[in-house]
Amino acid sequence: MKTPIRVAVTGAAGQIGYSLLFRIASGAMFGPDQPVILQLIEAPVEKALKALEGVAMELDDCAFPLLKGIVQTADPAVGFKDANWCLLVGAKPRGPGMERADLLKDNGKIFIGQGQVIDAVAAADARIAVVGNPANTNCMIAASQAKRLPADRFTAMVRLDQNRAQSQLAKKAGVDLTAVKDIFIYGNHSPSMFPAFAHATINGQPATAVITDSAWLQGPFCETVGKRGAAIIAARGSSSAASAANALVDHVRSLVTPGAIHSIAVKSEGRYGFDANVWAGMPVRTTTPGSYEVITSYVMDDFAKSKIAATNKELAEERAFVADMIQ
Ligand code: NAX
Repeated sequence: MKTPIRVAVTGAAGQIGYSLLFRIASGAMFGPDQPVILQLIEAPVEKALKALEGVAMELDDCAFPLLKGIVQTADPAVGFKDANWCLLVGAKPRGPGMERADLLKDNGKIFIGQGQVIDAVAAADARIAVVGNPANTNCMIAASQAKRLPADRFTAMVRLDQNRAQSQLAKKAGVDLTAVKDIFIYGNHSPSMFPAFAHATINGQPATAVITDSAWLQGPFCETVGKRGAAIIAARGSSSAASAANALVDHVRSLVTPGAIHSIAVKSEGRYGFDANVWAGMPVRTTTPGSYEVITSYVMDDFAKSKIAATNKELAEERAFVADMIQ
């Protein structure tokens, strides 16, 4: 029996948490022979902590053989203690009439605190994956607090966008989903992000040779992927939850699978023309479990460069809004 890994999850009683925790405990994230201890962190709010109790009861009732323990807490120092993976899902939602700058600042405070505590108490091999929005900038803020853990341990999720793009290309081409490969997301997890269709393949052919309608690729395809979250809210009355949880399972599963090639948001270091200090989606190849190298070999055409410039501008603006929070 392997040693259990400790997985801290914030926002554990939220709607993504409700889809996510059961997948982790069942082995979908770390594999069918990897035991886990779930360290569930909620906001210090009575209703949330009560709901968390109910979630923990349901986890017990699943009798998952791989689930070796559950911690429930509102104290990040307890929740992140010795954590090997820190999944930062919890965030403050945008309220009515709230400006984007206010959302950035309010969430920034949460991620400053969590970044500091993770750096102080998480395991030496800790990896951090941020889902709570604005995910890229929250990730950047958390990473900026770390003195012990290097910046490349902090990634933000753009996998939901990648999965959405893959699905849309398959539908348009009328092929099985698995025929679509190498579709990667560049930039922000927001409508500005860019699904780089020119590098995708469908049944081994360039996607642009199979889908020859370039107006569709440049227009409705990019828009559908970028605004999918809003379309789901309009249809369902709530934001994406099960698909977001599934994407986080994919994000981490790919990061622990050497050889996997997938999109994550990482510190750009100037790659693909992004500002050096923003966290931007781009393709990576997993090297050893939890580690990756950025794939820098893709060549961008003028359309791609203009899309990347637009999403970079938004990321740079977000960074400017929270400049006083970054150490
Ligand atoms: P919910 O509002 O259902 O749940 C969020 C939970 O976080 C709540 O239970 C709340 O009490 C908790 N929380 C708030 N502050 C906390 C803190 N400081 N510490 C611990 N817990 C805290 O939201 P949900 O639908 O689960 O979405 C969570 C986040 O994911 C949101 O920010 C959302 O915008 C973001 N998303 C990101 C996506 C991505 O692809 N990166 C896609 C889906 C989702 O929209």
